[in-house]
Parts: sequence; C-alpha cells; structure tokens
Amino acid sequence: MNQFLKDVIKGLTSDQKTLPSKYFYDEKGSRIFQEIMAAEEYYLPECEVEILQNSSKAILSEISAHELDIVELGAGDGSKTVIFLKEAFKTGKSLTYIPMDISPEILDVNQNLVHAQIPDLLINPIPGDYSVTSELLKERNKPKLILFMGSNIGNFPGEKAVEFIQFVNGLMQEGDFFLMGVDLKKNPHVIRAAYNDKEGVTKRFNLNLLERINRELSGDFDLSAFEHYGVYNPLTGSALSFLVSIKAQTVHISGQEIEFEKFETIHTEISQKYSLKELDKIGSQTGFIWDKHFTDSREFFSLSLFRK
Ligand code: AVI
Repeated sequence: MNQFLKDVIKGLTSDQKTLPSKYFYDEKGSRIFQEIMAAEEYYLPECEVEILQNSSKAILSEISAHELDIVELGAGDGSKTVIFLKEAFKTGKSLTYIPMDISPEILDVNQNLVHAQIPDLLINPIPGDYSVTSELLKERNKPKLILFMGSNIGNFPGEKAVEFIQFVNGLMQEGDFFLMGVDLKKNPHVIRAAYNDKEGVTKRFNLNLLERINRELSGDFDLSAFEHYGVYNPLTGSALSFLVSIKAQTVHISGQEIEFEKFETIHTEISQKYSLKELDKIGSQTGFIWDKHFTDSREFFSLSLFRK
C-alpha cells in the first residue's frame, strides 16, 4: 500500500476523521496555494515581504561570521528569500545558499530565479526530504544560518512544532542562527477571514484534497456533498480547517468503504498563531540562548531570529 493511501485510510478511520495537510500540495493544490497567496484576505506573504525589505539588514547585522552557509528548509521558489539574499550578498560575506526542498523541479526554479538576480552567489541546492538530507549539512562545518519561512511552522500539529525546532537546533553548532517566519496572534476576525476568503480559493484548496484522493486513490468523493469550514480559536491560537459532510454518505477509496454521518467533519489543517512571548519560551525550551523578533508595521507577522 502506498504511503498516501495508508495515511488517508488511517486518518479517515479515526474517531475524529483527519487528513494530513502535507497532501494538499499536489500540482493542482500548489497552484491553488499560489492563488491563496494572492488573495486579498491572506495577509501573510505581504507581511513577510515587508519585514524582509525593511529588516534584512538589521537581521544580518546580528551575524558576525564572515563565512556563512544560508540553508533554507522547504525553500520553494525562493521569490521572497531572494530579497534577504541580496542584502546578505551586499555585506561582502563569503556565502553559500543551500536551498532544500522535497521537489527538485521547484529547486530548479529557485536556482534560476536567485541566479538571475544575484549571478555571483554560490548556490548548492539539495533536493529531497530534509529530515533525511539534513544529514549532509553535518559534513559542512561553516557557520550556519538556517531559514524556515512562510509560517510553515504553524502547520505542525501541537508538540510537533517544538520537536521540529529541536530537530533544527540539533543541526546547528554553537553560535549558529535560525530565522523562522511566524504568524502572530492578532484580531481574530483578521485570521478567520484569511482562511475563509470571499472568492472561495481556500475552499477549493481544501476540497482539492478529496479530488486528489479521487484521482490518485480511486476514490468516489462527491465534492458537492462536502463544505469547507475554517475557524480560529483565540483560546488556543489555532486556525483549523475542516471538511464537513453535509449528509450521511458512504465513500469508497481503493475498494475500502468509509462511512460519514450527517455533519461529520474531517480535520484537514492547523495553522497555529503565536505570541512573541510564546516564541521566547519555545526558543529557550528548544536549546537557543537568545532570540530577537523582527515584525511588520502592523505586528501581524514575525521573522524571529534565534541563536544557539
Ligand atoms: C503553508 N501554510 C503556511 C499556509 C497557512 O497559512 O497555514 C497554508 C494555508 N492553508 C490555508 N491557507 C493557507
């Protein structure tokens, strides 16, 4: 049984049905995600760009090492990171940019984009699952700055976020830095709207998960019988996405029957929001000795710099 099918069956036979959000990103899902990033209500990318434009210099001034590996986990196309890399290049440090991503295709796009804007920057892309490929980093003993942008940390459920930051800390030597993009707690209305855009792009993104199961795992989900439901809980700081079965129904996936009660939900995603205080606490909990937060003018988002 392939891993996708295993995870889908496991998630849909649990008491609270779930589907792992990592499966959003097939070709179609990745395209819809680009549309989300351009949606009016989805404030995250513009905040991160504002911080990169206004604070890259200040971030770099905290790092004294002259030789530096800038490692980016889940690098994607590099279109935002390049703003930071340009500033880093201007410092005259001897830099190597090491973008890591599961998709070799996106790393090609990344390399072309960065090379076009900074032709003299050394780029050493590493394709593959970074939980495996990060072993390669241990062979390099230059000072490191590890980047993990875009609020991707928010998509790790509960304790997994802390475990991931601990894992990153384990890749680092004393004096190395970690820069993480984090979406901050804010007016709940703003967060709720970001995951319930008027144009219904987020709805399409969520439903594509069922479409993907139909396409790849011989499923027969009737997409018109499921609705997108996005909530934000200010008590926990979690934005949660669900798919709601609007009637009692039976779905088949690779020959297996899955029953849905009327209004039963599938939990598909968590997007955790943090306060700066919580980030300080997480930093010291995960082995960092110092941190500093760089925020946008509305204090919606933080690029948080941690030193080991
Ligand atoms: C990729 N990640 C940070 C996005 C988020 O905001 O959690 C994914 C997303 N899901 C719905 N809209 C955007």
